[in-house]
Amino acid sequence: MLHFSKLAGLALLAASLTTGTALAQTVLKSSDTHPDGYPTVEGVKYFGELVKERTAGRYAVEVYHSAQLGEEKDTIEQVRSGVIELNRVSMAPFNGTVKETIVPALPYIFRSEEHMHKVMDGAIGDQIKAAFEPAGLVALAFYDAGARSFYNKQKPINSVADMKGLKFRVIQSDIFVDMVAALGANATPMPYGEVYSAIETGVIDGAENNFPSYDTAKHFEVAKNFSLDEHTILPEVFVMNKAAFDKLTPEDQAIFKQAAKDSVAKQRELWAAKTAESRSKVEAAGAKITTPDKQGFIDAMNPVYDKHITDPVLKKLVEDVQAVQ
Ligand code: GTR
Repeated sequence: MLHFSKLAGLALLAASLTTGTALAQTVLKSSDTHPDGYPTVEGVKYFGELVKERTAGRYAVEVYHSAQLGEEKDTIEQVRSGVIELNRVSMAPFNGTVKETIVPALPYIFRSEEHMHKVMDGAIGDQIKAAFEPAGLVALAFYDAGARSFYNKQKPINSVADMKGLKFRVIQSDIFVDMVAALGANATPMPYGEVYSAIETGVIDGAENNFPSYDTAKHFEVAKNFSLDEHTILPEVFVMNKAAFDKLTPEDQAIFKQAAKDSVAKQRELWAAKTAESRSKVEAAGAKITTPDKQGFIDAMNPVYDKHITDPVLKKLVEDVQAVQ
């Protein structure tokens, strides 16, 4: 206190009395497209609590949920340039910039969520994380996003043949565009926040996502046929601006990394619960869930692999993923 003027000292005291902790000196902004309470939002909030606690309040995290800072493509630019320090996004919009992210985005590359966890929690996950550095980012964690499946307002999908001619919004990635084309349907990449009204007005027939997104973005209200084809099991990524990370002391970097790792277990638990809750909610609201002939979908995906897996690094990565038991 001797180093502070009396007034500053009083202000500091008042602040610590109201927050109950020491004054956080650096507040890091994090973006998420999902609403408050969504498992990814809560995962990052938990990370923030751990960081705050373990740095004795020197760092705090503020999560801007519900796309308050913009759609994913824009917020990715913001975190790369350092306008914001943190961001939780899908890996699909990185497919054009961080080529290694193509592999987990490939249709049916993972046999199950368990297989995905084994791959992403191990050496392959580390290799994919490291690939974010040249893009100016440190990948702190991968979070669960379950499996993505198609849904539409026209009809139930029981086989690939039923996909013919339908118009689907896809996440902004060429892999997804080519996947939909390989199924005989038409893909329109568009920001997440525009999907509801695009389905409602008939610009598109449907989209593809997991149960929690189908539920919280209310797409189930306008596209009632949900077909459990589970074409991708692509995890989310939680990234930090690399310059901001490099500014941390080595001790603080270790705290951030460990907090991110600890937040994964929490997010996975929340994810499993939310998936079950969302599924019952949409069913109760009239969504019709069907399980199509999945093998037909798997067999149709060869052109996507042939087109996108030509680079030797990616070829090896695909083999490595497939070899994980
Ligand atoms: C969700 C994902 C979001 C966003 C969205 C989309 O599953 O959690 O980050 O990418 O899909 O389709 O745009």
